[in-house]
Amino acid sequence: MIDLTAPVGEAFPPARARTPAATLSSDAPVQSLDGMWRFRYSRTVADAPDGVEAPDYDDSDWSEIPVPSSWGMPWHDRTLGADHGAPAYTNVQYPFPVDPPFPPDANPVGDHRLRFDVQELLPRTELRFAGIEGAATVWLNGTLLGTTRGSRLPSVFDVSDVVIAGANVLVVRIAQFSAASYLEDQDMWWLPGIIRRVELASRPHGGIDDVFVHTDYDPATGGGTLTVDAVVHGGGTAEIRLAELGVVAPAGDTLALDTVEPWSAEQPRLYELTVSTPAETVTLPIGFRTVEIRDAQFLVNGRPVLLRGVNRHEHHPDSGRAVPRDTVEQELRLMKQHNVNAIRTSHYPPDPYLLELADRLGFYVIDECDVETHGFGLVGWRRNPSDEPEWADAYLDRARRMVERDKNHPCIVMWSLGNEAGTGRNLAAMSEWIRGRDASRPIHYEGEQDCAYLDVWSRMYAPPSDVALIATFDEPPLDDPDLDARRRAMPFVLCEYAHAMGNGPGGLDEYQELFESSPRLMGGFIWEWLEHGIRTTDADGRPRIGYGGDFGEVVHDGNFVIDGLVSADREPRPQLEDLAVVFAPVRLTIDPAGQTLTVRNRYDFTGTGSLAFAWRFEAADGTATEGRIEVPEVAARAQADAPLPQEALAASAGGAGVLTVSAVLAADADWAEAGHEVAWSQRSTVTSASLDSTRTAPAAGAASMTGNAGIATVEPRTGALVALGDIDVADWRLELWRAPTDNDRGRGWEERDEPPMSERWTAVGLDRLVSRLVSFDADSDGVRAVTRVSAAAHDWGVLLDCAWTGVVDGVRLDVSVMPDGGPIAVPWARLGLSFSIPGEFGAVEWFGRGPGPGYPDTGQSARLGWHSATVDELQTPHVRPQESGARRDVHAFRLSDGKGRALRTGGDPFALTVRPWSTEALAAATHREELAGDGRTHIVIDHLQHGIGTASCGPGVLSQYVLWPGPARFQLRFTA
Ligand code: IPT
Repeated sequence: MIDLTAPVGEAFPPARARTPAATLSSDAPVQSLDGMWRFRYSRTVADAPDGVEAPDYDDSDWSEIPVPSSWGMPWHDRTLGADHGAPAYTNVQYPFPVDPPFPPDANPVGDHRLRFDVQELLPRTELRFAGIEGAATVWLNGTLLGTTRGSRLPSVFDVSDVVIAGANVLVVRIAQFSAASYLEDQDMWWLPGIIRRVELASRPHGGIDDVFVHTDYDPATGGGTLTVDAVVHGGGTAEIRLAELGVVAPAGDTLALDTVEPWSAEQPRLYELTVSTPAETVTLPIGFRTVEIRDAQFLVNGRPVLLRGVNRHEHHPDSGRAVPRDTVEQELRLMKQHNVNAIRTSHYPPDPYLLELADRLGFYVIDECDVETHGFGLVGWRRNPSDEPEWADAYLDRARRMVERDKNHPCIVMWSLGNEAGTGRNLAAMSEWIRGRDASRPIHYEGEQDCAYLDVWSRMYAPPSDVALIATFDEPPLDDPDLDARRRAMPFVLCEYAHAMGNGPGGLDEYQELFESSPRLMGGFIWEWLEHGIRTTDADGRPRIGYGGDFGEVVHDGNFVIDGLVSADREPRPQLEDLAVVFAPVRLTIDPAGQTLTVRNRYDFTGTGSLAFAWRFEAADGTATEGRIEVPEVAARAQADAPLPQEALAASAGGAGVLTVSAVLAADADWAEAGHEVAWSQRSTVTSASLDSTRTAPAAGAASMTGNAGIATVEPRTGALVALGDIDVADWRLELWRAPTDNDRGRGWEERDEPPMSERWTAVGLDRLVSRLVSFDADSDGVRAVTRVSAAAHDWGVLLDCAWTGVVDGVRLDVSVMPDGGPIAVPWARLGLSFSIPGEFGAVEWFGRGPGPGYPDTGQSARLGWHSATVDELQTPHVRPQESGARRDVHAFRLSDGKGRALRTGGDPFALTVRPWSTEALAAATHREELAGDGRTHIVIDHLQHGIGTASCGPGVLSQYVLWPGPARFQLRFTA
């Protein structure tokens, strides 16, 4: 077996190694070797068979595997009926002893074999692997070609003297772990395999082995420059051609072009460049743009741009790290549709296809190197490879392979050295090498806060209060005055913030307001785009989406891998819809009098000419009228007012209702169709009274000692509501708890000395409240029940005073809540009333915010109006069940059984949660698929709620959204 303690790959002989070069699209023949390969999984290196490299080795009893894919995915076991091992998830911790450079003996091996035919032998042939996760040893026709390291980087071998016309046999043995695994400790599944395309490429004599395109754009003159360096095999020169601009010139010349259209994420203008020699022509899309740092600002084409970014990993619920091209296209379109303009390729160079698309659709990309040694942090950073000389080559090798592969993409605006690798001279050396090779892009890395060898200052999960200091250059100084001065001249980026795990993140607006307040702030990248769920089955064979710990891992980090704006199937989570509103590049506001629309253009380069504006008025009864608004073009970063049209004013004057204005695409774009909404805003004149069909006049003789008030029946011995008309009601109680969200289970970064909120809640018993009847009175006005709600072993409590008054169509409930007894220094999760009614009541209509959910610090995408949904549709299908799905600002709702019976509720606006299971069942479930309806419809009406925050990784709930215990009063009305 080949030595697995080497951190860099090797070619045998060294001359077989191909110098790292750009991925180029060429007219020279290429043969894809993707498809079904023979495959054998061995649990350990010791179990792996001998002799597999021999062309005549008998692999007839092996299974098969699609290439590219990750071999441990349950999809393979299910579909191919073979045991190929299992995925394993860890965040920071290594899944093997920290014993560098040794991999563990329990080191799975995947043997891959492919027989393929070569029609015609061409003079020079390369075998290219775009990505092999793990440490591979490669043989062609029995000849050892070499080994690979660097899982998300290309490995290329010259096979001219080994490939034969006719049948060839390619063998790739991958050991999951090697020394290189110490450099690949990203927070994600450990998933070895041939994860990207494999091809055989002919390299003509006199062909083009590499191209480096240098462009820039001068906003002052509108001109640009172009220099194309070409490496021609065997020497000689190449010719470049840019037909659109009439350019034909020898490569190597610097050309000044008087007029070019610049490339930006907003207007991704590409030109087609060809580079030719008599033997070969390569074609590349190129863009003219300049990235620079000046006056502590990050400038593209001379202007400070705001990055509205996401961190993107490569993951697919069936094929693992290999993501099909149509999925990548789908996700980038989704990003554009949700106003995302930047991608950090966390935490490794992506499949090159992503960069092609990002050039075309328009994204600013931070290309990040495949380096993370986070697990050394758990052992005090002792022997961290980032600072150990024996790892220097490996670091440089990775930097070089990334830059050479990706250097021609206009979308890449920064190079990132990696993630969470501590600090040290090997990182500094990477930076120096990159600077020498490509001075046109700044260098990013978050792990080195002195920024000694970096160009921008980057942090992750900094709370808004820290960002506010940085915005105004008021950050605490570094000890070294020189370094401090250097850093103070840098722009600032949040390479990760707002942890989109489960229900949340809360508090996006507060970050965005800061980003827009200071040109020093470059914006940031949400953590993260995608949940890494895996389609699998439970112990009983039932389908489910799995996470860490579901695959028998010895150590794992649970559902921390499920933290995205979209599910693993790329289904948007509510937080993506919210983000679209927070990131909207155009802000609309209607003045308080409802006469004027203000358009604030937040694009950095683009006027509003590509947008159309519209209005819609929805009256309190649900009827609507709509029309267009004429808005003169508003320049980039400018603002203007436009009067609302007479029809809109007339409609709004007709009675209570909601006026919505919106900006939509006027024409089809590459990423959305005409009519796609980019921004909206509302003005409402609806009050609960304007919706209330229940009159408040007392109904004569409505109450009695049996506890009837109007349609309400209250149990005299407990004070609990037990019926509304003929609808039976159960589980009536005061609710102060919620099924903990992932953020509730996190320890906020500013509250590190406190246990997580979910634990503080259970410590004071919010999850197990009991009730004692204090008093029950009934007279001709109604029924009044006072109960004291508290928890075993505690002396704190709450007096709940419910006064029920019969009214003509139903019953009015006046609620008063008063803390009683020993204080608790723990926020409440909510202040609400909950109850259940029969499960047939499954259709909900409401006036309030929707269609999506919202909490005090989320739900930016939920708009006021009438909405309807089934109870099932109201559930957010989080992989790990948790509190979710509340609709905010509800003024009235109706729950009907489809057979003419309905419960109607109104009153002071509240948050409404309706679900087919109880809060306890929700809290107890570990996977979505465990939840099943219990035959009841469970309703929680919240007068107040605690915020969501982003404490699963980052700051907790911001102070303005914390629900501290206190007295409250509110009113509800029920009609049945
Ligand atoms: C940060 C990591 O960079 C990222 O990979 C991911 O783990 C994220 O956190 C949380 O999901 S590192 C952490 C110490 C903040």
